Amino acid sequence: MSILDSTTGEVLRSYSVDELKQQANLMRGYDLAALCAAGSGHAGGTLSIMDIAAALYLRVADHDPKNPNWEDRDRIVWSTGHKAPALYLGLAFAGFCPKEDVALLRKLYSPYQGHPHWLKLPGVEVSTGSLGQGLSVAVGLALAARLNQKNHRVFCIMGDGEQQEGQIWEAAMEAGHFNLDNLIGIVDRNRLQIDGWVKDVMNVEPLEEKYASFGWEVITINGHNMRQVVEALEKAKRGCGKPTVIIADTVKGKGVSFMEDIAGWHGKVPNVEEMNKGLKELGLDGQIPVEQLFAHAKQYQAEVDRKLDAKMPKFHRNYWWNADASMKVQMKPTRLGFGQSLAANGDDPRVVCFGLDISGSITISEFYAGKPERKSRWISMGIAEQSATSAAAGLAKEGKLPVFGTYATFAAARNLDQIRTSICYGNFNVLIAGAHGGVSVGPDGATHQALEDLFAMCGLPNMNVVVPCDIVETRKATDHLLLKHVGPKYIRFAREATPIVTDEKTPFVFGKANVIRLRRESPNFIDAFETRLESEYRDEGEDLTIIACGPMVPEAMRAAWILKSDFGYETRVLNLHTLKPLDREAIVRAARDTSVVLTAEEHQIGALAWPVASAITETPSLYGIPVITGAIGVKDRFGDSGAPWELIKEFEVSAEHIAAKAIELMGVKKSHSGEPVAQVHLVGTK
Ligand SMILES: Cc1ncc(C[n+]2csc(CCOP(=O)(O)OP(=O)(O)O)c2C)c(N)n1
Repeated sequence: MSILDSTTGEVLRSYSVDELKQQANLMRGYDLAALCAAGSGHAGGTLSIMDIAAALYLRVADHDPKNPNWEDRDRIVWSTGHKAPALYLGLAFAGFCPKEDVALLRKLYSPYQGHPHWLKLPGVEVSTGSLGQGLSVAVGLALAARLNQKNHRVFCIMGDGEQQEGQIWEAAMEAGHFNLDNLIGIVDRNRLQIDGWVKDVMNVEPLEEKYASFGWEVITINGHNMRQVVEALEKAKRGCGKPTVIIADTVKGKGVSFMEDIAGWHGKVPNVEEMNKGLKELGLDGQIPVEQLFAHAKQYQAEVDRKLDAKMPKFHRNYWWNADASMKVQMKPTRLGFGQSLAANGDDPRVVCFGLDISGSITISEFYAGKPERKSRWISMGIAEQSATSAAAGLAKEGKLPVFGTYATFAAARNLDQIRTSICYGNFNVLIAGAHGGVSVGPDGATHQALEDLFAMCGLPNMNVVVPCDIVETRKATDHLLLKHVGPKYIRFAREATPIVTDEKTPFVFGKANVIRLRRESPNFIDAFETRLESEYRDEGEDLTIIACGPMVPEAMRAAWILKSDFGYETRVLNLHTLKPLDREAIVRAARDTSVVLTAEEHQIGALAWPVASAITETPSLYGIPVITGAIGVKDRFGDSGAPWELIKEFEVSAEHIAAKAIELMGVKKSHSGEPVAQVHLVGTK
């Protein structure tokens, strides 16, 4: 069976092994084109899983493209969410969605998110992206099938690096314990993960013996031999009284010679030239409608651009970054500052850095880059955030200075209880780096955009939290936290290149805010502002205050420019880089001096806004003094795929949105004092 009409049971299409080989090859071609059109994504793993995807979606799984929610369908869970394009191609080739739509991969508002989201695309069973969770969801689906006395099967696709997550083994134990013979695990054993070979990063072998010892039936196959793939899947589907795992030996980047077995192609996509070369090697020259796919992507993008432009507040000039001949900024990712600090300070023998299989991207690998003598203090823990967190506490207990980091969602949320109990409760000296904070992470989408991490980190007793505003401040903050601050500490930084607005001379004192004031327009944005420690600053009678942290500080500065240039308002920008401990005096002084306080955070509203609000409302000297407050940030929604700066606009965390909100607050202030109220000009600048 396979693709069928759920109302009649009629099989609509069944593929022979030879036809499946052909379809898998075509799917690889579409994959290269979709990844090239997206400009980001995962080439290596999508190519290694494609034969299995073709066999599952086109022959083995029972499903109905016209009725994606048919209750008797087989369920396919992609625990390995970064291989989403292979899932989308499986659906497209089975007829769930148009093939050319995969060209919309990773674009804003697209159903084809960087990681799959079941609420956006019919046929996607489960939203994934945080590794190691899918098998547990599959256990739940299999248990539900049993409770409902249904005969359908649940397939769960995983990676071999992913086997390092402890949760996989909890789920494996459950499946064995409950004899879930309606559950079929598939491991794409391509032997590579991000940081290198799985055996070197954190060995997971022998996988066969491990699953067998948990009570699973084990089948090992060549994952590129279509006959073996089909036979294994069909055998597993028949069931044998216990769960079955198919361990498929595959090649990462399969089919494209220059991608095969190369770790660097994990999270990389081909450019046009490489795509063409790949298509030729696959024997698909002229067989993929590349021009049509690219045109489809371009047309879709034009509509996205139009929608985004419509929602941007407009002013007399275009104040966007580097749009003007003056006020030019240089941009670099804040994450580089973290790596610079580890490189500079890593000779301290107490410093020990943990690798969590994302080391280059978050720059923690700078600790040992070109310094082989530090390698003994570099400990690769694999994709195992929870255990690594508690292990860091163990090292700290013995006097080491452990540092670990990964994307902030996995560094501060997945392991929250371990941070709470192992690190904070014991008050251990561990530095945690939450990389890729905010929506500006971009096309990877919601699962990879940390928007709640600061709530958790600021809510933990003993924890200290710093959110630096640019690459330079990130380096200074890391220097301080690593060697000077003793105790649990969390630093949050971003992925995208953001404006550099501080330099070596700019003060950075942990726990103390800086005041930033616009003095004049200048050829360089950074020179237009003066920055002082807030405790050394005297009130200049500004109209309002904007309090920001992280890369929202440059946005707040740009808002100050808009407010001065378009409306004549003077703004006190407070860079509140340390969220915990909070500089309450700076906040209270700003509230008293300006009586308008607007916060700006690239986070769900509240990590910055609520502590600021509480500092104001709980200060007796402000009782009875009217303070008008507002908050810019993400409004209780998950992120989305899209280009970083598109998301800044879509989630309304740009300088333009800050300025528009400031005008609104200034309207309230003026109405209290009887002055005429300014409006945001909707005069359309380009
Ligand atoms: C919980 C979690 N930690 C880290 C990541 C980042 N990440 C994405 S893919 C990947 C490597 C996966 O390796 P593997 O399972 O072997 O997949 P493959 O090599 O087949 O692509 C990592 C660490 C993640 N998505 N989720």
